[in-house]
Amino acid sequence: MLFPIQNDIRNMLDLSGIWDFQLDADSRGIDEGWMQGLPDPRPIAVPSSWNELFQDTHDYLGDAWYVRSFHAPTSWRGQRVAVRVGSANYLAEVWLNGKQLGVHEGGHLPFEFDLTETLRWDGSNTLAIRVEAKLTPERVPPGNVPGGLSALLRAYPAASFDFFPFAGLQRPVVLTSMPVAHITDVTVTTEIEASAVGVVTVHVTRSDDGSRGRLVLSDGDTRVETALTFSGGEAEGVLRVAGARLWGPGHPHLYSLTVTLEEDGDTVGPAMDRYTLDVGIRTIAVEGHNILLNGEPIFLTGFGRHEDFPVHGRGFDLPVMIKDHTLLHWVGANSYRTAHYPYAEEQLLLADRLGILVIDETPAVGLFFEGEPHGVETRLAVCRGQLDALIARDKNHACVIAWSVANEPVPPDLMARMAGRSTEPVAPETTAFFQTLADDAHRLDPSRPVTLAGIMGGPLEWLDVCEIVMVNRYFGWYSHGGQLDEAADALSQELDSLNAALGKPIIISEFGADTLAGVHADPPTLWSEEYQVEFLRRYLDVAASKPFVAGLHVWNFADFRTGQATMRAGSLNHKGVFTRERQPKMAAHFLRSRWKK
Ligand code: BDP
Repeated sequence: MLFPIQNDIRNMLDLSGIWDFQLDADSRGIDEGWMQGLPDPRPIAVPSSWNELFQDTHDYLGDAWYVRSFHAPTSWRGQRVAVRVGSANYLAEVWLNGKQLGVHEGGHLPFEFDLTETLRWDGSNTLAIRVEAKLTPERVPPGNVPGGLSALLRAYPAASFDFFPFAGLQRPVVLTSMPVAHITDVTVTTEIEASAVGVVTVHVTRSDDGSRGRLVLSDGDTRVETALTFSGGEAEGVLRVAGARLWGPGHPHLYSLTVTLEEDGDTVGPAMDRYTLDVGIRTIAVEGHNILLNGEPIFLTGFGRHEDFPVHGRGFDLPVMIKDHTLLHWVGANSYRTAHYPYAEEQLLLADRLGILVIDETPAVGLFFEGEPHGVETRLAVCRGQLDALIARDKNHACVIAWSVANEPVPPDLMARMAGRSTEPVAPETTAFFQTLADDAHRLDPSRPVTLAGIMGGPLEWLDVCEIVMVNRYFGWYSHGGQLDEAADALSQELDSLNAALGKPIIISEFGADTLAGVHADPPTLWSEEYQVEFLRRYLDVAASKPFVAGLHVWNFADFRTGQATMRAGSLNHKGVFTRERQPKMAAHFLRSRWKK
């Protein structure tokens, strides 16, 4: 699904603003016709998560209704009009003027419904979206899992993941218009030939059976174009850029690619539809222990992040995005992982522009394999759908260097493994689960490597389905607390054995210590700023001694909201090197001293 744009042919109307809102704890809304208007609404901001906005919604995850009215611009008449929702966590049902348009499952990827037939042109339209975010074992990510992470953390709400299950319309809701005959998709891949020729291959699909189109790639200095000839709604064009300026951290050069559909005829006819996007010419590959960007090994420095900020929760926030990217540069980070769900598309557009590398993760966090086999099958189907939608959304971003298909899936015997009592191979059907996801990613996008983040260094079989190994490790925090030298030894040994077993590039994709900003201790003890610095120093030093370690992502960029639990002071995970308000802890200055060389 193409990101909505405004140009001379396409239009968009952002419906962000104040909407009517009402909780529906007893699910009465449908029977009582709330899609036509709410009986007792209160105002709410769209986009935002509802949880931190009102006292009575903090832990509420049941049905809630959003309703607003709008006028469609009459100049859009005769066009294809759709409503696009950037993120509705978790399940959304949409009505226009009382007519149900459809249902969407999954909290962090966009969806759209065609309004062309339903729209009223002679008056006001009523758009209603019912959202609910109940935590159930078969959803992705899951919740209320018997014996899951929530039981371990005893967290409330009982998510099987360590971040708050923020609910609501969290990204913009946008009306779009485009011609009935329009571009439906654009897929760009780039290669580099010897003597700096950038080869940009563009695959375009369209909704009609027209045959003519054009590609233009330019950056102000260079302009390359080629005609497209469609057959069966598809066409492919190749643009060769001599002396191409390559994309990468420190030199995020972007070209602008415009795809135009032209009317058929003997002469070049008027444009029927047009779509423009940024293109970075770069390659990404894995060779031996290295991740190669444009053929050169690259070492990742950066963080796992979250979309999280006071008051609006996971709500779309451009100033915070700019702030975060500014701080990434300040601290010397060249990359981040979208832990643990797809982020807003605007974040990726920024990363393209600023030269930040992104490991793009699906919402598959906290997966587990106990219980009914059909439960596992249901989760696999949801994971596959979300991976498909993620790749469809993000495939054209230069910044995206890998797909992460899961974070810390939990093997059935995790407790025994944690206690060192089990080194048994995992059941083959569980490995098949991740092999299916890796195969899907490779089929949908052969141009990028696939990765997943293992839990406590394993299981090996799951890590082995990917080209890049990600290891989340907390020696010195959840184990070896206060004993950082022993923690460093344990880390070193584990990395060596992972390398011996897998022989792939390893990213330490999470490591960190909860730290209360302003708490100091000498000698460094748990929760103090000094301890966080010493903890990170050990990991950086161990990694520097292992040539197979291809990157370090500290957990976390900033403190973030999570469920209430005895291990989570103030309902926050305090492993941020910045506070939730984005002020630096000592660790941020330490990382800067190491990364900004
Ligand atoms: C890892 C998870 C991450 C948690 C982190 C922690 O991947 O989501 O927030 O641990 O405990 O297990 O801080």
